[in-house]
Amino acid sequence: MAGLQARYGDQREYLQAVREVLESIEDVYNRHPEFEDARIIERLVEPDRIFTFKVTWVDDNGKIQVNTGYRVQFNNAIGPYKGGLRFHPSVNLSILKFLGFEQIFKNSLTTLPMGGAKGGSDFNPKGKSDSEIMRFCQAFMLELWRNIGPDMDVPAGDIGVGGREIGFLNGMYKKLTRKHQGVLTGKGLAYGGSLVRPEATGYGAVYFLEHMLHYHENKLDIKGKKVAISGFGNVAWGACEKATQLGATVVAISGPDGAIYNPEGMTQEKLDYMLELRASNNDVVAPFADKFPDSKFLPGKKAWDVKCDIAMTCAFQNEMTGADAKELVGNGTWCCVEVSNMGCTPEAIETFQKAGIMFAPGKAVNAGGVATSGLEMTQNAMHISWTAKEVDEKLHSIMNSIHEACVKYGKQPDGYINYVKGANVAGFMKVAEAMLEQGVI
Ligand code: 2IT
Repeated sequence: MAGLQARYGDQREYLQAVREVLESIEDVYNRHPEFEDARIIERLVEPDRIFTFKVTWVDDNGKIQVNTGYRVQFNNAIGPYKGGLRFHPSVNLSILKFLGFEQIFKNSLTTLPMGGAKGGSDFNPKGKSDSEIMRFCQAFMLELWRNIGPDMDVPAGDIGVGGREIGFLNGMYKKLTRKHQGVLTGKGLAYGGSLVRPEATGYGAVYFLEHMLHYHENKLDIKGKKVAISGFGNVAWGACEKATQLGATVVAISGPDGAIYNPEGMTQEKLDYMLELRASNNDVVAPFADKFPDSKFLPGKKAWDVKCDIAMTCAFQNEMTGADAKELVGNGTWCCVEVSNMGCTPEAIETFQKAGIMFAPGKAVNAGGVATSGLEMTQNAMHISWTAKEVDEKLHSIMNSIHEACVKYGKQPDGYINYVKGANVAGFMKVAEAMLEQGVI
């Protein structure tokens, strides 16, 4: 850590993500001198390579715009590089290195053969027209295409990159290579996408939550529980829908402008409206309360200001602070599942763990998204498509395996499951073994 701190002192998110993993794996690392001999940690914390490129495009007013594009290929010990692209003004190397690093362990947990990568741009999709989005995506792919491939590196979506963007990116890749290959996941159904991929991150998170609850000594059930969910993007929507289907009451959602208090829970109409809000590209949730009078807009508030049994972070890294966590615990919340990547600060995680409440980290909880991307890759390689039922069953069994792996490596002597430790150790062991067996490369 000291070495990384000296070299990358300004990469706060990256250092945070690495520190969490290293703290978790310290015990097992010390029990395996062969890891130390092979300098596994030193080799793992440094990305295999990073591409940085200029993306120039012309906006609707004929003005030339310049953005920076990135792809961080972190580790391909267990399979081709795999991970999303994020288009957001906050994107920088620290954020993409943290996301790429987390992706290694997450992808390892899925049981599928995928390495870790992440990419994106500081491009802000907010307020852009469809043609501007298309021109940006085309310009982005014009640079990226040489460095990706179905057996090399398979990007997907993340914040700011959904079905529309994947379509434009795939179109350009196809034009440049003259090959229709499964080089991106999250594709539309008409050109090689997988059923259930759009819902998979949110659904998978709720399946994981169900396993956590059932595993509890009192065999808890999600039915009848009050759930607060931050965010109103793709992931939050999937989580809201599945939690509602399973009988939970989603009492809060939130956006950058504030929270929605929703005591009666979700209806199909409300879930559909979440998608509409997101598509409007305005980053606000306030109109939800105008449309549904049984809900109330709480300006500037977070979803955590609403009393709930279970909190699910579905928005952004470090969205849950130590103070938020204390407020939740004080209000009687007894479970928190991190769905956004690194959604909780180290202080928040410590607060939950010290209070002895159930907590699981994003790299386990949200792995259903990339797992279903893996299933999309399989279907593309086989030139077939599975039914929604087939994909959903596979997703179920993957989330079950991830939960089991967390319990195996995270069970403490007093019976408390440290899911952070469990996920990090389980994810790490497979990667470390794959690196050991393949020599110094
Ligand atoms: O954070 C993530 O796991 C994703 N954005 C999805 C990555 C993928 O390749 O589907």
